[in-house]
Amino acid sequence: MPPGQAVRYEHRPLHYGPVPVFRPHRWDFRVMGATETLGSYRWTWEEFGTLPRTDSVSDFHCVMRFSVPGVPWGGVRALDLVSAAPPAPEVTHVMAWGEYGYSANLRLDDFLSEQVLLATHRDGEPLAPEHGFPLRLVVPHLYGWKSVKWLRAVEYMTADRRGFWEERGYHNRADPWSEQRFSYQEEPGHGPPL
Ligand SMILES: Nc1nc2c(c(=O)[nH]1)N[C@H]1C(S)=C(S)[C@@H](COP(=O)(O)O)O[C@H]1N2
Ligand SMILES: [Mo]
Repeated sequence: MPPGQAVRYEHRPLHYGPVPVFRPHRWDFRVMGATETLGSYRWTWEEFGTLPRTDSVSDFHCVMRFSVPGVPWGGVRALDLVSAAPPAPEVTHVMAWGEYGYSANLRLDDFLSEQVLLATHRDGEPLAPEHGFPLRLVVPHLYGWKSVKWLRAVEYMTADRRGFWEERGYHNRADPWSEQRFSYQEEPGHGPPL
């Protein structure tokens, strides 16, 4: 376990705002921004189902100081998505976009980590609505707010830009192993504010 985390076996949902309703005929998933071709990519729900699938077990760390061990996810690896929709060579970061404008920024190398999934399943079952049905990002090596639920798009970026919580006082990178919880920790030599 990373420092300052307690194990929680029950996976209680946690998010800001309401749980969106899935409308399969209106739903799509997009890759946009600085793609190699400069065009954007769009998958319907049916088309998304044709992407290569991977199962992956990982621990989940929430900044609220609990961790859920050994969560079995199923879905599409970010690596396989990026092969289907190649970024321009200048891309350094991505923004993951959820319903209602929720967002989280990631370094491209964090996004392309082997365990990162665009998950449709958990425990062999489709995701529960409150856990992100039909699609969520899972970035197990960073704090949970980077794992955008109700994922609708990935934007390729040639410079960094902060996402929803990163603009509201949370850390830009969010590595739980070095307890990157709050944005003030990004300032060199800064301790917690008094
Ligand atoms: N769209 C969206 N995704 C989100 C959030 C949110 O508020 N909205 N909260 C994040 C936070 S803080 C955590 S810890 C995880 C929780 O995932 P879970 O509810 O499946 O445990 O979802 C993340 N993804
Ligand atoms: Mo969280």
